[in-house]
Amino acid sequence: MTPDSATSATPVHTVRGACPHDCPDTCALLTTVENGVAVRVQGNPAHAHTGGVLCAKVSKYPERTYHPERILTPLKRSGPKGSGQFTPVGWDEALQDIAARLAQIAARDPEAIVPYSYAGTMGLVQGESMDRRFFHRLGASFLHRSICAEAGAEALRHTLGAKVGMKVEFFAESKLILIWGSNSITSNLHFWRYAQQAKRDGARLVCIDPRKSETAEKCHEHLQLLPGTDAALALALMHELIQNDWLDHDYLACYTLGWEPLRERALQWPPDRAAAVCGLPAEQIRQLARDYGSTRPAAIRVNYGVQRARGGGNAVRAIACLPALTGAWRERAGGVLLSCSSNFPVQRTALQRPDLLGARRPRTINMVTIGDDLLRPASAEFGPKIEALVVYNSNPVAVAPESAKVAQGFAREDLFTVVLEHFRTDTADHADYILPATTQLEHWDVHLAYGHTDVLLNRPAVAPLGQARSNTAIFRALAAQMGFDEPCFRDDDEALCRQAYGAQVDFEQLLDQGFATLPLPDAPFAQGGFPTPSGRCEFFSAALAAQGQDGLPDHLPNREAAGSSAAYPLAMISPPVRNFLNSTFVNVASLQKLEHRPLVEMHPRDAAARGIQDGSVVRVFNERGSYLCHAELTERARPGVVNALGLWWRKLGLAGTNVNQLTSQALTDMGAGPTFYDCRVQVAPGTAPEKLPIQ
Ligand SMILES: Nc1nc2c(c(=O)[nH]1)N[C@H]1C(S)=C(S)[C@@H](COP(=O)(O)OP(=O)(O)OC[C@H]3O[C@@H](n4cnc5c(=O)[nH]c(N)nc54)[C@H](O)[C@@H]3O)O[C@H]1N2
Ligand SMILES: Nc1nc2c(c(=O)[nH]1)N[C@H]1C(S)=C(S)[C@@H](COP(=O)(O)OP(=O)(O)OC[C@H]3O[C@@H](n4cnc5c(=O)[nH]c(N)nc54)[C@H](O)[C@@H]3O)O[C@H]1N2
Ligand code: SF4
Ligand SMILES: [Mo]
Repeated sequence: MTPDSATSATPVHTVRGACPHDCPDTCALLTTVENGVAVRVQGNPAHAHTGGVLCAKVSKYPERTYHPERILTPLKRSGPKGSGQFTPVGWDEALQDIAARLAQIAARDPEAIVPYSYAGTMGLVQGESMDRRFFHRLGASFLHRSICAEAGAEALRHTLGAKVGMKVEFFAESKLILIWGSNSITSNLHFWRYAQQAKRDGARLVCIDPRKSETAEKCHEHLQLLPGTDAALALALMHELIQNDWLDHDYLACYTLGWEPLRERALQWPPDRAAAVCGLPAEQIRQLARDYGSTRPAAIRVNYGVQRARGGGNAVRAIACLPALTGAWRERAGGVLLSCSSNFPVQRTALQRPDLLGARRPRTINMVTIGDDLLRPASAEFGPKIEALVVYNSNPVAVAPESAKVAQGFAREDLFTVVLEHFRTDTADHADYILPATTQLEHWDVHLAYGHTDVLLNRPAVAPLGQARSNTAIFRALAAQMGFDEPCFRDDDEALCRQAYGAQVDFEQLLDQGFATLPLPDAPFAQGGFPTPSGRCEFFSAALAAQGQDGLPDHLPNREAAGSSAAYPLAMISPPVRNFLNSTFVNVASLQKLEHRPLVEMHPRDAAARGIQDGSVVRVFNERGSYLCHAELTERARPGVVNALGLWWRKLGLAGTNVNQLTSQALTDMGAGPTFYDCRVQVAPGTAPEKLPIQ
């Protein structure tokens, strides 16, 4: 049977959709529905990038959707803030009360209301349409949605001009692939398929990562550098390219800006200097430069792992410059890819309606510093104290840094908090109202991707469970309740899906096929044409210089580097485990079983020096707090660096915390992003609590 051809008379049918998760792969889904129940979610074999394969997590989407703990009615708080005590209420009562509370606060100052959302769904409709209209009309504070990718995004903007790069499929034709700050097998599985194809055809794979990740293990070479030292490595590679004249002089002359000053900067970074900074053998750096300078086509898959430290923006800039030195861009299998999302012609003005703001220009709250900001009093500089939060598509109490402060802020009795959720997350536990949201199987959406260049449509496969409503339906109802009577508050989800790309994408093709490939050139910068102000790859950025920054990429050492403090001598990174997606899926039994329990990976030498045994309970701590978990002694960790894999729910942690108890709210050099992987700690033997949350 053809997909989507369901009628109520058909007991079994399949429905085409899109994976909603914050993952570069944006897979095409095929959901099998039996008698109105989604029984299986698979990859759509017709979509080339998906290739009929999903990751283990999303294969469990039905288990998550029909989870016995799904929230299926609105809930109202019935105990102290944060106690997790709620009673079910009707939608009418919830909506009336919420609208009244928000109206009361808005009458004094709408900027005291803050929306808090991220990429629980990346859908353009359920993630950034009716919600934005609602908050624009209300005049609420803006949110800087910076918690993941802003340092890298800003770096690309100031180097290549936008989030653009190689087409992912052409990595399959590369002869050398640098996998830089990316655990592709965990976080970018469908890129890994292309890399495997290249490997089978003789390509060399090199991984650059402080952790010997699942991916690093499967590459030919692993440079296990210290966290936050990538710019030093990239500059040393440039040094070698210059010294050995592995340069494309014609490309440099025609298509780049600032070569002379960059050349001078790079000549200050001989491999011996970088080796000392990165904690690598100088010969390994020289060898990588030789490979990169003499292999064609050479491609770099850099990912967001490199930009979660103080100098993350500079690191991405330094890496993004490399293909212009060798002219790698001339071939379609050469260049660099971080994110390609700027290619998508999203009609954000139509979707989000900033005109509803009128003349108002609300302040902006940075989602990374929500811990501090919830605890700030009103001031001329800050504006009004935050009095209300509306959280959706995010779990800030678990994912935002320095969570002791985040939890303290969310526990304020005078804060009014509404959380749209599927589950009782750490954040939902702190709500005044929890509103039951639909999952991707229950609503319409349309998607972009940041790891390929296809638009995808998501059709609902089943009716909303219980009394769940889509985010859009909830914001439409709240708008009506608040008396917002502009016609745009009556657009239904299918209309919003059409508005997302307007005439830029053939919606009929999306309805027919489920996806549509953007018409883009194979080798976008073979002859320059970068979307920068100069049209060139900007080694020197006048825009950054005008902000008082260094106009050239440089190495900015971590604030909390390994060995920088006697009390907290270890550097800690906290990248995600394979079977969770940020804090999503942590409560899905089959996946939780695979990940077993919260842990920190330590090098056996670091453990021995502290009397720590494999599997024992340890206390990881610094000046911000303490986190209890199990030690895993393994050479996946390099000496001096520990890997506390994320992102467990706090309430499932041994002592009610997760790794963000330790991370800091300090911001990156560009984009005001988080510095999760710029964090120093000490580790000591710990004592298990009497009752373990997970057996
Ligand atoms: N299974 C799974 N997939 C996911 C996610 C998930 O939680 N689980 N999260 C999704 C999201 S939101 C994102 S943003 C992406 C994240 O995926 P990536 O963009 O790949 O980023 P990270 O996982 O943060 O880090 C990738 C690798 O960088 C390494 N790393 C840490 N610090 C440094 C450094 O200073 N330099 C270098 N060179 N490497 C460093 C880490 O050890 C890790 O192996 O993945 C998405 N996909
Ligand atoms: N220490 C440390 N901290 C990190 C990271 C790290 O590597 N280390 N990674 C960071 C990164 S890269 C990111 S992107 C952030 C991610 O942070 P978040 O974007 O908050 O991601 P999740 O933890 O997956 O939480 C998303 C929530 O949205 C809900 N949701 C999903 N779909 C819908 C929907 O349609 N409607 C509604 N209302 N809710 C929905 C899910 O149930 C889930 O609870 O975390 C960051 N925090
Ligand atoms: S999380 Fe990523 S790999 Fe898994 S199904 Fe979704 S898009 Fe594909
Ligand atoms: Mo992210």
